Amino acid sequence: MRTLCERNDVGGRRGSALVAVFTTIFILSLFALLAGRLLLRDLEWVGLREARLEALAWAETGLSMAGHPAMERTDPGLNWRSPETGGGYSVTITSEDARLNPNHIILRGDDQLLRDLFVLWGMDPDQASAYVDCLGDWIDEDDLERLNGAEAETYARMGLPGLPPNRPLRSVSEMAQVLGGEWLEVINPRWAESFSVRAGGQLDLRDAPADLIAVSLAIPMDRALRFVELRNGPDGIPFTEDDPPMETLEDALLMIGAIGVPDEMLAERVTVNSSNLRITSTGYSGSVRRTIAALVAGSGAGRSIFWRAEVPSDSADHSHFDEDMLR
Ligand SMILES: [Ca+2]
Ligand SMILES: [Ca+2]
Repeated sequence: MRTLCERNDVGGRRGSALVAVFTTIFILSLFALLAGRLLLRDLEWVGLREARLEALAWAETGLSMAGHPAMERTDPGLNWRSPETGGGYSVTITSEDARLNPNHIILRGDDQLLRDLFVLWGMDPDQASAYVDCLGDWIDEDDLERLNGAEAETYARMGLPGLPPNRPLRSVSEMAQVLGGEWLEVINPRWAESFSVRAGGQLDLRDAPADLIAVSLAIPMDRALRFVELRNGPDGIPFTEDDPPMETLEDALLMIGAIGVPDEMLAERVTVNSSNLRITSTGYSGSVRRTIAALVAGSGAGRSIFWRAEVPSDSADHSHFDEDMLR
């Protein structure tokens, strides 16, 4: 017959064994939960990676379509999405010459054009003059300061040795590093969209925004806005079938009502025959999207892509679509 002590001892051992069993089950459950979560995360990651690859492939497809010499920018084939899978692409083609090339403008000595643009955006005229002088000194090869400009000595005094580089801008974003360039963001947060270091130098009136047209032709802003309205045709949408034809500079000037603009201003500043195109192709896979931008030069069978890069899809601003993206 067992004593009371022996019975208590046996009960204690059973209790300890139960605790050990429950602890083991608890630990195993934790491991199972953790492994499940890791597996789920892996599956999500694989799914996202596949969606990103698919979106990029669609963006490439859109780019190939748009790069074809026969493709018109109004072609409905430039936008396609599968209703079943959500996969597809959306492409826009614009003229690269709808932007101003700050290097060309400074090197041809047309500082007034830039001054007028910055004043139109709300910059104080004296400040605009000083900034354009600094931009000129940034680009010109010499060390002579323009009237309100800044060469090496001034930048060194400000603790910025090694500036200016004394060569043309390699990217639009460099304009903000020029003395006074911090104001660009203040007067127009989308300032960078108005410039390209790859633009040909003459503004394409078929594509350019009203503010750039107004300063390039020295006409009032309301007249430039009216022209853009006429250019878009009755449906109000650019590059659709109802847009009025604009084959020559005379067609454009007639529509603008800008008869009497000096010939030298027209020859230097504007065109309607640019073949320097920017293609922006966004590919979709469900909610994932990726965007490729490319520059295309030439027309007809001679059209070829001479530069391309992936750009952020979440922004309409591809202002860093220049040397920055090459690195
Ligand atoms: Ca210089
Ligand atoms: Ca200089």
